[in-house]
Amino acid sequence: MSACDDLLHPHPHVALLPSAGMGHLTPFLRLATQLVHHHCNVTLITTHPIVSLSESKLITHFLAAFPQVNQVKFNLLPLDHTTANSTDPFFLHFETIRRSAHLLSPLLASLSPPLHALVCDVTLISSVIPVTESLHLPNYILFTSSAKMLSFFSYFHIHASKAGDDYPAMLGDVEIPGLPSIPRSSIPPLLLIPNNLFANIFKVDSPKVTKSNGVLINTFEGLEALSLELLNGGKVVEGMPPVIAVGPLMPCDFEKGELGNNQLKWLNEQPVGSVVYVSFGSRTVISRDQIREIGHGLIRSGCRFLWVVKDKKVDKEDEEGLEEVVGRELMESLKAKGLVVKNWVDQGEILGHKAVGGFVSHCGWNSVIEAAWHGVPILAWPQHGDQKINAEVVESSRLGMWVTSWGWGEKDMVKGDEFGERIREMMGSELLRGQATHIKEEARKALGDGGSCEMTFKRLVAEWKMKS
Ligand code: UDP
Ligand code: G50
Repeated sequence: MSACDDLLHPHPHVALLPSAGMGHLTPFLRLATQLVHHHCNVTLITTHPIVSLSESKLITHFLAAFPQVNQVKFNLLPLDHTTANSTDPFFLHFETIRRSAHLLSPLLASLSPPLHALVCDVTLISSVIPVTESLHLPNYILFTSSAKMLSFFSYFHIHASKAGDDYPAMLGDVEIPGLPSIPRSSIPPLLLIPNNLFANIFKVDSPKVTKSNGVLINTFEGLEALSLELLNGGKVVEGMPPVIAVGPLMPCDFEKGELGNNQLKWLNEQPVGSVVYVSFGSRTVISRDQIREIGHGLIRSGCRFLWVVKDKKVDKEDEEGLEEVVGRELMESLKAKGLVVKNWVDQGEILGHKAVGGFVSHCGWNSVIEAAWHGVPILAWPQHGDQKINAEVVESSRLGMWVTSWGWGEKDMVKGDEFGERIREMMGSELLRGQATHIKEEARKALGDGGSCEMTFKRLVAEWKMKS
C-alpha cells in the first residue's frame, strides 16, 4: 500500500456494538483487536448499565490495552420489565438495547471521521438494520455461535412457518438443505415456549439476516467447512450475504485476569495431559443436586481435575461460599485429586496449560473454539440454548464426544457414576487426542501468517476503504 493510497482511502472507521454477556462481549473485543491490527480506526459502543462485573472488568482492561480505540457510551432507556416476557437479565438487556436502538442514529451520525461500517451483535439485528439503512451505513453482524447454528438461525423462519399457527407445538426436526437433520430435541428449548422474549427476538431477526452486508463468524474451514460452504453457496437460504469466517478469534493478553496463583501452581505440579477441566461458561448455573453428582463423578473418574463451580447467573449476586454450594464433606474428598474454585478463571490459560488433557464443557461457542485452538478434547454436556447444535459440531468434527442420552443439563440429571465413566473414556481416548491435535493445527494455520484470517481481514478492510 503506497502513502498515496492511504491518503485517498484513509483507514476505515468501524463501530462495534456488542450486547450482553461475556459470550457476546468477548468475541467482539477479540474482533476489535484484529481490526486494530489491520489498521482500522475502531469505535467501541458500550451499553449502560452493564449486566455483570466480568463484563465491566473486561471492557476496562480492553480500553487500557488499546488507548487508540474510541469508547462511546450508549445510555439505554429504562425497560419496563412487565412488558418483556423474561426474567433472564441478559435477555432483558438484549431487549433494552433493541428498544433504545433509535437513539443510535444521532450517535452514529455524529462520529468523526464518518463511519465505514457498523458491526452489531446477532441479538440486535432487526432493531439496528433500519438505523444503518437510514444512514446508508454498511451493516455487518457478528454471529457469536457456530456456522451450524447460523444455518439453523437463518433457516428458522422458514421452519417455523411450516408449523403455521401451530408454532411452536408442531415444530419438527429441522431439515436444512445439505445438512444432516437437526432433531427437534436439539432446538434451543426457549424456542419451544410460546411467546417468550428470546424466541420472539430470534423469530423476528431470522428473516432479517439477509438484509445485512455480511455476517462475521468465529469459526474456520478446518472445523466447519460444510456449513460455511452451504451458507455461502446460498443453499441454506436465498440471498444470504457473505458469511465471513474470521475465526478462530483467540484469547488476547488484555483478558489475562487473575489466574489465581494457587491454580497455576497446582497445574504446574500435575503430569502432562492428566487434568480434566470442568466449566459451564459464564452464565450457567448447575443445580445443587447435579453439583453433588458431578463431585462424586469426578472422584469416581480417578482423574485429576480443575472444576469451576457457578452458583448464580450474574456474578454480582454470587455470594455463597464454595463449601456451602458443594457441601463440606464432599469438598474434603475432592481435595485429594483436584482443585475446585468458584471464581472467574483465565480459561485461555487453563486450556493452554500442558497439564490439561480434557474439557467437560457446556459447548458455549467461545469455549469450543478455545478448546480447538489448544487442541483439548471436549466431553460435551449441553445445558441450554444453542449448545446442543454446537455439541453436534464437536461430535461430527471429532473434536470431542457427546453423550446424547444426557439430554439438557438444565433439565435432566446425570448420575455421578455415569459422568465419571465418560470422563475416563474421554481422557483415555487416543483417537480424540489425535483429532483434537489435528484441529488445533488447522486453527493455527488459519490464524498464522498468510492464513485465511489474514486474507479475510485484508479483503474486508480493502472493501471498506473502497466505499470511502
Ligand atoms: N470464561 C472464562 N472464565 C470463566 C468462565 C468463562 O474465561 O470462569 C470465558 C470463556 O473462556 C469464554 C467465555 O467466558 O471465552 C464464555 O463464553 P461461552 O460462549 O463459552 O459460554 P457462555 O458463557 O456464553 O455460556
Ligand atoms: C444465548 C442463549 C441461548 C442461545 C444463544 C445465545 C444463541 C446464539 C445465537 O447466544 O443461540 C443467537 C442468539 C440470539 C439470537 C440469534 C442467534 O437472537 O442463552 O440459543
